[in-house]
Amino acid sequence: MTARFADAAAAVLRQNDLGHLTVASPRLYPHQWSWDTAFIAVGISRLSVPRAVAEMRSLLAAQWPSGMIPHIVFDRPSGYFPGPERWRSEVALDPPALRTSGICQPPVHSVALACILREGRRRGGSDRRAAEEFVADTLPAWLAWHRWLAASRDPDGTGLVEIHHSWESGMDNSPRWDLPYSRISPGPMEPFTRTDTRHVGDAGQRPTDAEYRRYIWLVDQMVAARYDEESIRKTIDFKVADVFFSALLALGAEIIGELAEEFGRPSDAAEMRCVAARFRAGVASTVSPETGLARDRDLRGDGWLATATLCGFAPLISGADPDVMARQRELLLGPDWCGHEGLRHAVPPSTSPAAEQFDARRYWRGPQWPVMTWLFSWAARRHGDTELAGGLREESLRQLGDLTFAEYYDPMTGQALGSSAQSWTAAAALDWTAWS
Ligand code: 9WN
Repeated sequence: MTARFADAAAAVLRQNDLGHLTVASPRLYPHQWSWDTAFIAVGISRLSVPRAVAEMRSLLAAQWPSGMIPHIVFDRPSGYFPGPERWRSEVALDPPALRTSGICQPPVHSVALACILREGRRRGGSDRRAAEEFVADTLPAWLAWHRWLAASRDPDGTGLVEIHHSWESGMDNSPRWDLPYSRISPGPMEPFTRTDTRHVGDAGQRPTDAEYRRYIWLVDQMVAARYDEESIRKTIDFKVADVFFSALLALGAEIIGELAEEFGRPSDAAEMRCVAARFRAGVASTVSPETGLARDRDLRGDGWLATATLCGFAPLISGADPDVMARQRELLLGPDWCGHEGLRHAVPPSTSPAAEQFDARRYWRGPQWPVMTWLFSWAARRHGDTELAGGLREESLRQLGDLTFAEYYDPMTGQALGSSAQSWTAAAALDWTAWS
């Protein structure tokens, strides 16, 4: 790629940088998001290792005493809804260290740790020291985060992570969640006004009002339970085992285990290896023999949620037996996914174009998300599939050639959708340009 392309991606990250943290996007998401931060830090590490370290440390400053890392850190007043007044984290933390939401997002943070460490070592000198000190200092906090997930979100040891809001999956309105949401009838609630649709020209690219009502209903239910995990598990209307989140926990724990081993913590390393193995097995247990895709599980209705979405490829993230990996790879590149004849770019759409629920423009219901492509390419490289990794990278870089660094793209037309100047898109682009 050209220097101009890398410069344009770097400019987005600089423009969204508040000095100590980077907002997810300038207008639509003017705060720090948990999983965005990890991807953003990967990109920033290509510009400055100390700045990437600061990004991750600023997120950690908001960690709850339980170990949970909240999904949003509200750093300044803004029009984002739901803001801290609706989340009311003070019902659980008195006083809260920082104003935050009360739910979490997938644990991709160790991917950032690995990338920052690698880049620090590649550069050497003070960058190397900064990266190594950062990992050594913060390992206990990352361990606490992974332990909290394994204990609080899988108390029965199933190897699958339970989530209580689709915002926790990071794929808010994915058709994965249609069935559980269809059963929720919000009761009387304090009125609210959405602000997200003000920042996206076409409301058809965002979740519907009916979905938002349910999203806020669940927030109110969690506030009523004072964010007590036990109470939430009993009372919350949305309770599903999220296979993609579980795959990321398997990957995350595996990386934390490797770091723990390297940084002189052998018993923590052994514990994390067990967590990784448990969730890898959990993910494998969901794979449908018929379709070859992994599935979520509805814990309120007790059934599989099998819509053909990106989560079906969870084993490509967590790792699995060679035959499962081979079938998944073939499916990913096949006619229902990257090989679909209507696609402008051969990268995975969030929902299969062959699925009835596919909607090319609506958020997680069809569009391609470059950051997800980055994640699959990074995982493929880690699992030794450099061909898959390279192919995804090449296609995605072509898609990003419009230099808008959009949040998501219409798979059929290639049109940029959602927010432009989305930090994690720019970060993915910047990291890819530096791959050798
Ligand atoms: C709610 C910030 C976040 C991402 C999520 C994405 C979207 C928020 C929203 O934006 O969610 O958390 O307001 O729609 O779905 O994955 O982390 O980029």
